[in-house]
Amino acid sequence: MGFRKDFLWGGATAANQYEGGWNEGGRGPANTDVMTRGSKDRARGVTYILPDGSHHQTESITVKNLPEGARFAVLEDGDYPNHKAVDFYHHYKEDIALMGEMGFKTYRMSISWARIYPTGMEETPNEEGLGFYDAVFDELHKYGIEPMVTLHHFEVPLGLCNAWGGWADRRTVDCFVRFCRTVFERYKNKVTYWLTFNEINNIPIGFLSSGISTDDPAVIMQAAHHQFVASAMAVRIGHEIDPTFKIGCMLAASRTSIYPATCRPEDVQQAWEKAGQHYFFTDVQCRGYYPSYQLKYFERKGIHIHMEEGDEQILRDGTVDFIGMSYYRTMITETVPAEGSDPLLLGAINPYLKATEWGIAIDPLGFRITLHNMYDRYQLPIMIVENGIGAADTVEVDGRIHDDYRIDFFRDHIQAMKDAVELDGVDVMGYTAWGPIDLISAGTGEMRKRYGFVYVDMDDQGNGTLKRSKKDSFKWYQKVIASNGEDLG
Ligand code: P53
Repeated sequence: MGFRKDFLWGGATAANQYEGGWNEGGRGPANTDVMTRGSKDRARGVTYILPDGSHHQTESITVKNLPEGARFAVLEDGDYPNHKAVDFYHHYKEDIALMGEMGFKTYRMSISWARIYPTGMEETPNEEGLGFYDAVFDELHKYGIEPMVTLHHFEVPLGLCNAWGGWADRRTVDCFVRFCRTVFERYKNKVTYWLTFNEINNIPIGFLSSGISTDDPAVIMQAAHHQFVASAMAVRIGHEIDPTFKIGCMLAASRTSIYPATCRPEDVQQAWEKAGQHYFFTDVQCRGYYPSYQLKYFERKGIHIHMEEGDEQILRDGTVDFIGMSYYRTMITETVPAEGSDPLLLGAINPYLKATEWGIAIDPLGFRITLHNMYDRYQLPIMIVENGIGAADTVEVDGRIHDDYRIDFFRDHIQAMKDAVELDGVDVMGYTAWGPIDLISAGTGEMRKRYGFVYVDMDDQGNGTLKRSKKDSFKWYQKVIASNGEDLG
């Protein structure tokens, strides 16, 4: 009973939200470096310039149909939260020591592509960038922490976004594969666990996820095909370089966890169909081919995926070893048409669930259901690579942070995961809490929405000492790990 003996407890971050040092060590700019600090609705805008030199900013990170000739650019006086983030680049020893103290078995992190290939198009990698991750991996191993590396966490070198519209263009596949080969070769003695594309099914977000600046579904689905091919090639090449590598996919599983609003069969069918639009991604990555329902969907929508000769074989040969997934919430079928809705928006409200200040439904039982469905569908080990609650924390006069709400959230979700293991027989490999040390939000660019066990002194304007302090949840998670998930008290 209980979790595996070798259960991988830990935490997860993404370079662009955590690392900072955006222009240090030879790193090039990335899509995430042109996202400005808060704009309308607290969502970030993106800066671009027109051929006449005028500067513009979109109202959200979902860039839609950029004007002809526009180029993304970092403005000198612009304010971009990801540039410094919380500066892991200069705090990695301190942060890894805190992870060690919590007892982490693994740390999921991403390698910044633009740190290794500054424009994405170079023939040879940036040695200083490679050296940085050597230092990080060495530091992790001192504490017995196994790195788990995401190859693509919402970060595309800006050079590729401006030249080709990022993943919309097939040539990006070759650049990415070159990057993968470089890091596989370099770190094969330091890293065993890899994830290809973070939340691959969030590709409709567009610019944030893949450097795409259109909302044309045909372009987005073609870009998804490019990521499928790139992922499958990475899996094959990774296994050739080191057969002991474990390479997984990563799905935003919240988007498959859709409840019908009522028991009307129409609602049920719609919920199923909507979930399918997200399962589709793992179907390709786990089974190695496009599922029939999605081919029919493309046909109905007039979407034609251009496949090069050999692509089908590449997909078949590059299926993943395990499933990585993020889980934050469940959703319910929107009864109101989604017309014009932002993919980041949250849909209808479930009256049976409480929600966070940011409107995210809290649903631990939904977590168990999601795990069960996912395991039944693919029969592959599951690694939960993100779960957590974004909340505003208060620092007391004595400096302490009493985040009982966070402890409650984790207790209920870890219990639900345990139920999935003990009652449903789901094979769960591990669990990494999102943002164990506070970092910049992907969706809104805020600092106020915090996920960590460790507080970082920085506000929404980027002011603060960056000092790290332990919240009450720190000790709690430490106990959970020490007892392998038995002591949730
Ligand atoms: P934040 C929404 C928007 C963008 C990325 O989200 C997202 C989501 C939620 O699924 O996915 C993941 O920071 C993502 C992380 C992100 C985390 O959710 O908007 O993989 O990069 O930080 C939490 O609160």
